[in-house]
Amino acid sequence: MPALIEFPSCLLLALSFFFFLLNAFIVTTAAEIFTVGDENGWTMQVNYGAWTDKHNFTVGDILEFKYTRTEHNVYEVTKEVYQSCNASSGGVLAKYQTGNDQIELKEAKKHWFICEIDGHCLGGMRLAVDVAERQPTAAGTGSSGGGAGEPVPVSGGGGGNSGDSSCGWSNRSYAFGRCCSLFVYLVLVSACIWK
Ligand SMILES: *[C@@H]1O[C@H](CO)[C@@H](O)[C@H](O)[C@H]1NC(C)=O
Ligand SMILES: *[C@@H]1O[C@H](CO)[C@@H](O)[C@H](O)[C@H]1NC(C)=O
Ligand SMILES: *[C@@H]1O[C@H](CO)[C@@H](O)[C@H](O)[C@H]1NC(C)=O
Ligand SMILES: [Cu+2]
Repeated sequence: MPALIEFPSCLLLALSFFFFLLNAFIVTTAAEIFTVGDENGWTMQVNYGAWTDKHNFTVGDILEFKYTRTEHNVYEVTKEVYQSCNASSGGVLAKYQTGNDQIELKEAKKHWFICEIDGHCLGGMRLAVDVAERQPTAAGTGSSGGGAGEPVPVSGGGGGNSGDSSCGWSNRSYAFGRCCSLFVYLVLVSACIWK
């Protein structure tokens, strides 16, 4: 009886499918890449306060600073330095100067960034982002979102990243990257059901 032999593997398949669904839901709310200043990039004459107000930042998101390497830089600083625009007596937490810096927001707290070139910070090149804890959402894991704030693993492991480009989708969101495997599972499961 082939059906008896096939049944457990079908069950296994269905189970892993559900795992993938769950995974996809969590991943939908996972890491986003924000290009600071959008098409303007990191430069003078941009209102970064207005830019920040348009977005919500959560742990795991990435800030991408794009600028001319010889003209600007990015320092992560303390609140004091952000306010004074004077980094000469400390308060610098990290320095970036590649012209295309991708900075992961790793902690749920306020982060402050300035351009440290003379006059640029006072001229508007400063950014304050309030980073929120990542909350479980639609997946139903924990749900109800009480007061707690347990961090949720952002991705199901290293495998997620390599899968990103396999679908030909841009790297906007990990969720799209998973579409291939999800699709394969769907096909396999329906094949099992229709047998
Ligand atoms: C940011 O979060 C607030 C409150 O949760 C929500 O009302 C708003 O629509 C969100 N904005 C974006 C751009 O997601
Ligand atoms: C920056 O701070 C240093 C040390 O506190 C001080 O000597 C310097 O005058 C300040 N620079 C400006 C432009 O205020
Ligand atoms: C996607 O990733 C590639 C290489 O990793 C990069 O060149 C490209 O700019 C990224 N696209 C977006 C929309 O971030
Ligand atoms: Cu600058």
